[in-house]
Amino acid sequence: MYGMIATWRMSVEGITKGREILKNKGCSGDAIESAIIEVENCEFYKSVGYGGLPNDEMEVELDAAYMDGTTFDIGAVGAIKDFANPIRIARHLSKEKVNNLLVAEGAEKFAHKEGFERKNMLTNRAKIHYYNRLKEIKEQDIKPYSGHDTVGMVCLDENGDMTAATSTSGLFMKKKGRVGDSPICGSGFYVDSKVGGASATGLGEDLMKGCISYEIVRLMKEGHSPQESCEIAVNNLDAELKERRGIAGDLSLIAMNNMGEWGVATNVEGFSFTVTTESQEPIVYITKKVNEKCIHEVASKEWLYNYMETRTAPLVRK
Ligand code: SD4
Repeated sequence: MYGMIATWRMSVEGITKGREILKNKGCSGDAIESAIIEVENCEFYKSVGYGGLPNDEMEVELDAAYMDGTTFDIGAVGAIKDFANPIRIARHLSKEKVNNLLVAEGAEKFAHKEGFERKNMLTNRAKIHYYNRLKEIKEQDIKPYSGHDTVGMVCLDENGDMTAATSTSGLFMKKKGRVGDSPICGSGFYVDSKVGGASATGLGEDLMKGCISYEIVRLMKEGHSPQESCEIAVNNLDAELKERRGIAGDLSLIAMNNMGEWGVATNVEGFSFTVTTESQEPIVYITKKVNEKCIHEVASKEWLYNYMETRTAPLVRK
């Protein structure tokens, strides 16, 4: 049995590649890395890798992480600039005994020394988004940070080995040096091959308050299905945040257990994700919330078409 699950529609091309690797008896580490690289390399996905949206100083600072659920190896980078594929660096760091999470200049120095590909990750499209957002912030009462999607994945291979990985440009217009949940083990991702894995997208500052990926794996370990675990964890954290702080940020979680069963929960409308298993080609679903329950519907052809149309449409500076 093999399978993969990932946040957002943007993961489908990557998941399709990853599935090929799994089908040909490749390991979950190789499948998940190549799947994330596919997303990082697409300039039209404006929240991951090349084409990612910049911070408030118009610099693209990226976060990424990799975890091996069998050995518990973890590697991650935070606020790294000018490298093509942060996920490769994160996986490489997971093999080190110490210094597994490196940030900013330290991460860049390491990546340079190890020969990783350098690249200016700021595209012209991202610059236009940046200038337009500056204008919107000045003219309207708009949340500067809206518009962000992390790719988070969980993968199971035929040997029963599991991995989890994330990659993101974090929040649009974040402060320089800001690091979200995505490279933080237990918050943005967690995986244990004896149980299963989970990964998050949404407001990192709130996702971290619940160590929510770990919480989902813990619930699966207690015997809950991936779907129950995601719903319990998301609903509880959402309620706690509202009770204590009056407001909860976006929380969207995906999970898969070591039998290839999967679950998804969110506190926002219209969260999309991609799943594949041995018996199922990659499918994009959209989640709807009905009375605290999450209902997953297969994305229509029209929705899929519109998604790509809006991502690739010409942009004008306002
Ligand atoms: C962060 N969780 O940096 C990421 C951003 C994200 O959907 O996932 N947005 O906080």
